[in-house]
Amino acid sequence: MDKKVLSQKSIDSTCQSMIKKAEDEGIETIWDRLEKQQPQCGFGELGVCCKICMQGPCRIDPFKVGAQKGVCGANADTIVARNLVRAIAGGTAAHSGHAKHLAHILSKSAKGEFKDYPVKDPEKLKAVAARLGVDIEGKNNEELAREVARLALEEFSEKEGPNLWAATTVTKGRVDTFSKLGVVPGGIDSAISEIMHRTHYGVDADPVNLLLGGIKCSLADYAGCHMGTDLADILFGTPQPVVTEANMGVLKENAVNIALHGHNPALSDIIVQVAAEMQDEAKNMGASEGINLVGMCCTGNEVLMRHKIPPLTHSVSQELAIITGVIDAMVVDYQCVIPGLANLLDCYHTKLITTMPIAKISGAQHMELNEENARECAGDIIKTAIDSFGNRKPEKVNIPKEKNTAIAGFSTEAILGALGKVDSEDPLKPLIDNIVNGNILGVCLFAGCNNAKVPQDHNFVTMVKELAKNNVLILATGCGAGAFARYGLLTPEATLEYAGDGLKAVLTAVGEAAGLNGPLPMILHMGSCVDNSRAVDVAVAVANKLGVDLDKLPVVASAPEAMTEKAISIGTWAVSGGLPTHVGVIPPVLGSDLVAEVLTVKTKELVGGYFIVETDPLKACEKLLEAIKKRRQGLNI
Ligand code: BF8
Repeated sequence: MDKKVLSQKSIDSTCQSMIKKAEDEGIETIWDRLEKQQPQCGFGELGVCCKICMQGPCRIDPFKVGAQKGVCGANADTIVARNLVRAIAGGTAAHSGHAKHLAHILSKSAKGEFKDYPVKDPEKLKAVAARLGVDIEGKNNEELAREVARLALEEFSEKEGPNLWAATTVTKGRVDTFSKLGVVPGGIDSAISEIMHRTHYGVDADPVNLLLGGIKCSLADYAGCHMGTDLADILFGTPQPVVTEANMGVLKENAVNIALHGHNPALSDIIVQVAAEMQDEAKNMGASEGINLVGMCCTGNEVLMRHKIPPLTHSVSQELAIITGVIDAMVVDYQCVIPGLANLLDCYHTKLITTMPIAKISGAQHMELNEENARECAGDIIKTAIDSFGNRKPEKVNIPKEKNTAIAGFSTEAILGALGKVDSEDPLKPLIDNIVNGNILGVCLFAGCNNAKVPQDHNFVTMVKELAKNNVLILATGCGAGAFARYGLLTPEATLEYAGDGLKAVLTAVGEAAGLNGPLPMILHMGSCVDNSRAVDVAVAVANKLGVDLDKLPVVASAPEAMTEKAISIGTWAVSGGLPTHVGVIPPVLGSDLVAEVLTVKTKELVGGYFIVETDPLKACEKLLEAIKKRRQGLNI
């Protein structure tokens, strides 16, 4: 495979060398399977294929020659809208399932049943409880945890009034806008089941009404994300800046390498705690450097943010981790863990360990997390990994050398803490002053996945350099943040190299005030995908301080390599939150002019935000910069 072909798959040199190794060994990866799927179904790409009832599948002829209606009479607009809102419901179910899991853990922890999950951040517990309207006076941690967990669990089912996690964390202006449109979600599960109901055969056939339903469900997704962040911070600690290294060079030949993959910290955080106590066991088995934990995808982000576990690789390159030949165990929870991993187990010694009852993979070993005995489960899993170390196949070992320094851990609290070093009375003032004086032109939140259809990380890296040059402050989460970590872009050196003068001056002033002897990293890594809620908290604080709503701020978002249903639901709530939101992959909506028009134009009138679909990363930057400048004009700055 020549260099050009490799760079069309990934721009990461470690990934390229592992793709090459896979090819030499005759091993199939995600890119080979994408190739075998060509040409992909054009009807599916346009969103005009309907499989909702058994009279189908039906598809609408985009050239307007053949069928224009499905068997039931649904046209392209209805079919595209139904498919899209079902994807939003899928994303919402995933994010909120993660949050619900943590709510159950907090509930049992408060009752003394899950002893391995004490409250780690009582301050955050108090802050969340107060925000939810709990009288916190004189209550101890257990009482507060019980009330927060009860309120969290109540947020899932049918309930009177708005969802608390959505309504208490956005601006009043947003709540008013959502109320006017009738899209305020109540229970999260109710919102999901409402979408499944209204997209069932013969229910909602009005595409605009369906899309409004999608907005409502996306706000339930937002509530689930925010709850996921809040509860994880309460149980495992609120992140503060950490320095570590990223990319495959963090693997160690003489250590038991355990990759933590998926999304939820419920098990991975415990593994981090227990592994620290089992280093000698690994050494006794011949691993002279003990246990080396590494992170993948959003579970990786969770343990990076709280424990500086080095991120290894992300999203489309997850199989390549195993192809290094030194992953002794890959421990997975749920979401974004591809079944393709199991296909590698015949060739490599890696133990693929599934741990959640809802996420098993044929061929993997299942060691289920029992939260009543979480430390013991973690210990068993680590022992399995240590045993696996002895089964390495030396001829398969090839660790790419490249790794880069990465600074992460920028929770809202950490960002406000750093700004508070500049102005302790009014931490937001330095940020707002610099937005007003133009040192910071605007803010862009980079989120979302890699997508095998896009050269891995190409859009992320191209865009971030261009925007930073134009003095846009960059926040990042998910696999996007992971990409930036692997290329050394989460560093002060990147600020010095790529940031425009204004941005550089601000990041330097804050970094020096915070005692870093240099600038803050060019990109602030805020965590996993549910942690996009942290970016909302910062934006809401700025909006409230300025006395304007979110749709007036020079703040934009981008998912330049979006892939999952979760990315669709996050994108939809970012738009609903008032943000111009870029997507760098064509979503399956082009089969309906009406749906495409609503998403890219009409939503601007309804909620202030809108989608920008642009596959060229530099053109996308132009459009985002234009959107930021328009917002600045609107604010007269
Ligand atoms: O939740 S960015 S590939 S890992 S979906 Fe998945 Fe996408 Fe990565 Fe995190 Ni988010």
